[in-house]
Amino acid sequence: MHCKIIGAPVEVGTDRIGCALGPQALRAAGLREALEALGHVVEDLGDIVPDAPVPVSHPNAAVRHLPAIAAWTAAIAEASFRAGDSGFPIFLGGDHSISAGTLAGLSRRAAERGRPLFVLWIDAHPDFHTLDTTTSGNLHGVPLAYACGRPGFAGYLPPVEALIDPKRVCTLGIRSVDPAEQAALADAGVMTCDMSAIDRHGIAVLIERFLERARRENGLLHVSLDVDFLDPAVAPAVGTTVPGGATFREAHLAMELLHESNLVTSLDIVELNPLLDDQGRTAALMVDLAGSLFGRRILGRAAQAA
Ligand code: 5AB
Ligand code: MN
Ligand code: MN
Ligand code: MN
Repeated sequence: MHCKIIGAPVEVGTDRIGCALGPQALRAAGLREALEALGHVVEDLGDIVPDAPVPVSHPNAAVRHLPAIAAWTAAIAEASFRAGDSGFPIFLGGDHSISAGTLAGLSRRAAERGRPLFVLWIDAHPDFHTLDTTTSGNLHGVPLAYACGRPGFAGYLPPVEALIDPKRVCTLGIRSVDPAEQAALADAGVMTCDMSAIDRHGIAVLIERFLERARRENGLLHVSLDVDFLDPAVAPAVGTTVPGGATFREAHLAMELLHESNLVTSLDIVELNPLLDDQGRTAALMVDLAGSLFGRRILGRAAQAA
């Protein structure tokens, strides 16, 4: 695999500082080295630079940093579209607002390649607010709604050239859903695997169900991995911790299954806040999870068939 590492040091989608240090922390934790050790070719394309802030304001007074997010979204969408032409882009956030850009760019690329784009949203939250429904005003809570074409983004964020079909989206690990999001997820037909479903059925069954759909339609699959999917006890370095998250092994198993599917074509690792980390252990865990997504196995690569 030819991996392309692309940093997107955005933190204005949240209400605290620190996420902009995420790309550097993941690099320092050895992301490149971990992928190279698995036999992949790794190219680090550096960090995306945003366009100038777009002079735009929204009637919902809660909305924060819209001009900066509009500028970042345009730059990230362009970089993602370009990176999506070959190899395996890995986007390092930054907060989850970066995925407004990665999804817009990757869906445009998928459309050009004549393939449907599937999205596995691995997160404690569905990030399915619109600019009108958000009450926190933090725009890391809207990227999935934006890319799926929920109303109210036109004129505020760059137009999405190829909208993602919400029926090709699965949210995995959710356990904090605002009322406006709940109704919209059901209406849109998003596949939702909350923590209760993971407890009842096991994470493997749920993931396989979604992968089967992507396989049937010969889809490309983008994985968007928010650190807060994990239980705060194993991944403390995130601003929006929610108790009752995935365990260390559930997360690794998810990555192992995704690797074996051969369907995944791009990845976001988002919301790491190194200022909240405990001696770098969350950054190290995220690098380890990337390793599992790229083929590392407990007994090494060759033993996996047994
Ligand atoms: B994250 C919340 N729904 O809108 C909001 O971490 C949380 O990218 C958003 O998933 C969390 O502020 C965004 C309460
Ligand atoms: Mn998120
Ligand atoms: Mn989240
Ligand atoms: Mn968060």
